[in-house]
Amino acid sequence: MTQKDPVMVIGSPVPVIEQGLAARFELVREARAGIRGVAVAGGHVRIDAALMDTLPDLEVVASLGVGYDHVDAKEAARRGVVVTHTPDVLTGEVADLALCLLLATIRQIPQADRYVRAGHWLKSAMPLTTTLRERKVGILGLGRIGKAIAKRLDACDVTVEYHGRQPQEGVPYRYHPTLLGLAQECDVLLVVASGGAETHHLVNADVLKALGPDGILVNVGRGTVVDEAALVQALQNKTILSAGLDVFENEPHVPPALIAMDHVVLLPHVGSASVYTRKAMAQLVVDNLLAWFDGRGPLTAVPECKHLGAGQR
Ligand code: 8YV
Repeated sequence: MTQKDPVMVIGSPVPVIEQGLAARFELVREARAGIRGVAVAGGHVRIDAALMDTLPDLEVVASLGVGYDHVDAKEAARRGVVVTHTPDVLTGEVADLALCLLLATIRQIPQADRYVRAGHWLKSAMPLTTTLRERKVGILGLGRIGKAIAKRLDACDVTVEYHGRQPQEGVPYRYHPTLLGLAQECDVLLVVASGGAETHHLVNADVLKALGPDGILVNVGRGTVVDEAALVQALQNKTILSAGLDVFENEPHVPPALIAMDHVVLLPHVGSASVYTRKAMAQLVVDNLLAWFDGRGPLTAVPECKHLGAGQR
């Protein structure tokens, strides 16, 4: 019998990944020489230079999720290690959730549910809420997911504008060269930007102030993009009206100050968390590893590693 190639699996067990890899690979949990592939299934492990040092034969890191701020992709590329992620298969799911969270925050859907369950409706009608009508929505990060959100917002008849590293070609939305300029112009800021040093605390006290007292912040990107302490202050001081958050700076820890607020909507990072979409994402992790070991190169390499084809190590 030929020996199976060892692949290291990091993070929470994901059945589609484990079953998909088991036929072809020996699955291991400890780093050692001889391991050429790693599957990263969430969790909070950083794939950095120190970890890569323990895997001298590493060729490919296949990570679950479109965001890969837990992987030092530049360092991997420098070592000739390809990093793959799972774009596209989650775009619609995350965009649906973003629209849902925006509307839930503005129309106070969780609060309304709590109102019924507590029996308050028997005594009086729930107080009126704010509205999405006539709002201008600013999107921070008009990538694949940002565009899918914008498309959904088009159907809601609201104006969409955006900020990102550069203007996007062929989109009908106004570009703002600065985030502050976008926040000044809009009363909803929807954060879709990915994490990492480049976007760390982009949404700071000044940006929140610019959003104004009717302002709504929604974050489905990464918690690190928002200065969470400044956000708590802005909500407490009514510098902005409300927030809908699917991501946090130090997950799964949510600041008690946010938990104590009844007027914000807090979700446990569920943007892509349907059975259907997580299955597709997990399958793409498996397919990237199979493709790599079959010499077909990576299927969905991250931008930093796109130049590294099969066998270029
Ligand atoms: C992932 C996410 O599913 O894709 C991403 O970047 O944030 C999530 O949707 C999750 O991080 C996987 O662990």
